[in-house]
Amino acid sequence: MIFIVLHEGIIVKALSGFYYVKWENKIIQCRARGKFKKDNIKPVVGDKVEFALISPTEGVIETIKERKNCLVRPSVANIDQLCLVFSAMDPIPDYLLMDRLTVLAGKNSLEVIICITKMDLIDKTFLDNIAQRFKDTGYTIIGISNKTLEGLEELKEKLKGKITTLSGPSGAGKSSLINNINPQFKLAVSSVSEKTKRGKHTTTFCQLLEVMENSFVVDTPGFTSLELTDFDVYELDKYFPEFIPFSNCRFTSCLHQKEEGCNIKSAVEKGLINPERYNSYLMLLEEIRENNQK
Ligand SMILES: Nc1nc2c(ncn2[C@@H]2O[C@H](COP(=O)(O)OP(=O)(O)OP(=O)(O)O)[C@@H](O)[C@H]2O)c(=O)[nH]1
Ligand SMILES: [Zn+2]
Repeated sequence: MIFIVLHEGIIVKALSGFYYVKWENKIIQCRARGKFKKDNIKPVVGDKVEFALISPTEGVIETIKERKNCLVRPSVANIDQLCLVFSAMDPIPDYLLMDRLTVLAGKNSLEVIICITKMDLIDKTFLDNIAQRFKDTGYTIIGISNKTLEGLEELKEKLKGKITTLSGPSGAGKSSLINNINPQFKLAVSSVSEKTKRGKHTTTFCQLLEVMENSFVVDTPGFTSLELTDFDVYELDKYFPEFIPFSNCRFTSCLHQKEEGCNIKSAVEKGLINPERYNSYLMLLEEIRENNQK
């Protein structure tokens, strides 16, 4: 009888049919068992796997643990949280984009952290206004400066032991942030104008960067497709967490637009729900409706 010793690790990179599995401070280059292909299962970055060693540095993946979630484009599994990175200025935040990303996070059961970078360029009241906008959402809001390192420790605390994906516009300071969390990475940072000249870079694969012990950040934006496909109009209010206490409207089918007896609309009128957030809700609702008619 042959006993195979299996080890547990996490896929941090997938490239050309190889899976790079982090195990005990080593990276083991693995192939996947043929049975996965037969069953139409493809291991992805973030998968927690069991593998057998065939040499000190090579292995074969035998099992994939059940996934908590799996994002597509980029394919990455078991994400715990979405960290939005938006700069206070240069570029100024696009709030509808922020709300869209938090909705995608909600749909994928991800916790939300909102980092506002370049706080060295602006008054602190800017951050207070953003905190006010997202009041009662449960999201963590952190003001960051990649120049003075303000807020960095608070963010590092939030990343500990988690797999985090960063999303935010080009030039918001994502690479600078990763470099500050762990200077060993030295990701390319370029000025905002250089970036627009260069155009969007296309990423062919994604990997997990171990920014601190057992704490990973996905190196490509978490959601490249920002369309709200596969959404039902009736689920959108769930992804605006601050709406939930007011969602017992007169009609259970209430979409909180112009219906009689809508509690959410009256909460907006009373100043209990932020009107900008409500506006984003209405715009995204319309978009879902249009997508579903296509
Ligand atoms: N003043 C100031 N400038 C910053 C800060 N963070 C980033 N920058 C500058 O903003 C520019 C863009 O920063 P990056 O870190 O490359 O931005 P990015 O989000 O990684 O951009 P992409 O790679 O295009 O997605 C660079 O010139 C940085 O030096 C900050 O906190 N304060
Ligand atoms: Zn309603």
